[in-house]
Amino acid sequence: MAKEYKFPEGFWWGSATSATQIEGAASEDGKGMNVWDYWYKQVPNRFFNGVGPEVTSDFYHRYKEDIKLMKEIGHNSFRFSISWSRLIPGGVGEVNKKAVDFYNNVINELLENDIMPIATLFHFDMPIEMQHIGGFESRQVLENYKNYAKTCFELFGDRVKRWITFNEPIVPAEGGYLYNFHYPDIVDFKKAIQVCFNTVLASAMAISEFKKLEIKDGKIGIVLNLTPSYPRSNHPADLKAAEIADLLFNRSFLDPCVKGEYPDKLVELLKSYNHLPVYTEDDLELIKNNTVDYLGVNYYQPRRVKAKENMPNPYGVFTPDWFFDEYVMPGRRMNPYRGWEIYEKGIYDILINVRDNYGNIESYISENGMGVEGEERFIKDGVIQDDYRIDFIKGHLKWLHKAIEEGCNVKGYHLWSFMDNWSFLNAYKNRYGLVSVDITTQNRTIKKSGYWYKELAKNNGFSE
Ligand code: BGP
Repeated sequence: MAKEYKFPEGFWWGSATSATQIEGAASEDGKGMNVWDYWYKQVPNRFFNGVGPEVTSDFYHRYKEDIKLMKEIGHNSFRFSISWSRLIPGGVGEVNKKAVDFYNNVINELLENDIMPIATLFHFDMPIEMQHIGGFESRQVLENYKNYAKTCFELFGDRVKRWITFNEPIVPAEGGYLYNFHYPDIVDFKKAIQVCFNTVLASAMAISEFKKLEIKDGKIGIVLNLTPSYPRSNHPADLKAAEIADLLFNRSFLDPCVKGEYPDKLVELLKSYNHLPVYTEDDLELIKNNTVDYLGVNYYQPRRVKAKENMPNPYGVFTPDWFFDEYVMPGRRMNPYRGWEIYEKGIYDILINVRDNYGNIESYISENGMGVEGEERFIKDGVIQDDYRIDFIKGHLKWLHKAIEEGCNVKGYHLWSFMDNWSFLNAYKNRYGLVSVDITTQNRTIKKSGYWYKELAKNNGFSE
C-alpha cells in the first residue's frame, strides 16, 4: 500500500537563491563591487573554469520570465537576497534608485503571481569598501549594515513580510578567516570568532530596527546551516569531540539567535584558550532582547567526527580542527555526483533538537538540495532526467513529514535551488536547479524534478 505524505495546509513550497548567484549585471545600473566581484578580478583562476559573477543566471534581466516559471512549477514562496552593494553602492550613503526599481519589480511580480517573497539581507556579499575597512570585524561596518537593513525594511516592508538577517553567517567567517574559500582569505581563529560574534550582534541590531518600525504582520529570522555532529562511537572522547564541533559550528549561532544567550560550555572553552571575542555588556543585552521570530534551517550533509588521534602541533595554526578529526564512516551514502554525504535523517534530528531545546520555535527548511556535476549527460528528449534529485527530495521530505507528525513547528520546504546558478568559487560546477540554465544562451528548461515539484506542491505532498 502506498503511504501518503501530506503536509499541513498552507505549507510553503518553493526555493532559495541569492543575489550574487543569480542576478548577474554585476557592474550595471550603478551596482557597486562586492567581495566576489573584487576577488574574481584578483584571482580568476580560483573560480571553477574561470567563470566569475559578472553574468551568472541573468535574473536581473530575466526575472519576469523566471517568476513565470516559478509559478508554473508550483511555487507559493521564494527566497531571494537583496544585494547590499546594488542597493547602496559602497555600503554606505545614497540609495541607488535603479536598484530600488529592480527589487520593487521583483517583489511586485512575485506577489502578482501569489508567491510569497522572503528577503535575505546578507548572503555572503559584503560590499568591497566595507570589507576593506574590516568587514564584520569593524563596528563601523555593523552600523552600516544596520542602516542598510533599516533602508530595506522601509523600502520594501509594506510588501515583504518575511525577512532574514543573514544566510549561514558562519560560512563567511569560516571561509574568510579559517579555511581559505572566501575573501579576505586569511587564517586566524581569533578573528573568525570575533566575526562570528559581531555577526550575531549585527543580526540583533537589524532585528531591533525591524521591531521599531512595527511592520504589520512582519516577521524576522535568520538562516543557519545546522549540521548535526555525529560521533564515531559512544566512547567519551568521541562524544566530547562531537559536542565541541556542535558548540563551535551550530550552537555558536543557534543559541544566541534563538535564546539570546551563548552556551556556558562554549564560553568556557573559548576562555580556556584565551579566544573570547571582545564585547560589552550592552552587546549581550542587545542580543538577549532581539532574538529571532523564526528560524530558517539549511541542511545538506551531516558532520561526522572522532576524537583527535594525534595531539595538534602546539606551534601550528590554531583552528577548530584542534578539537576533533573528521570521521569517514564506512558505508556512508555519498552523492555520486558531488562528493557530499546523503543522510536524510539529519533533517529530522535537527528539527527534533529545535523542538526540544529551542522552544519549538517556528522554522522552515530554507535550503536542502543536491548538486550534480555534468548534468547534461542525463538529457533525454531535451529534458534532464534527474530522478536522483527527485529521490533526494523525497528522502528528506519523508523525515520532515515525520518531524511534523511529532510536533515540530515547520512551515515549509525550500529547495536549493530554483534554477542552476553560480556558486562561490564553484561557479557552475554543481547544478542544483529544478530548472536548468544554459550559461551560453541563458535558455531555461524545466528538469524532470521541476515537473515533479509542481505535482508535489499541487498535492501538498506525495505518496509512495
Ligand atoms: C549553501 C549556500 C548556497 C549554495 C549552497 C550549495 O551553503 O547557502 O549559497 O551555494 O550552499 O553549495 P555549492 O554551490 O558550493 O555546492
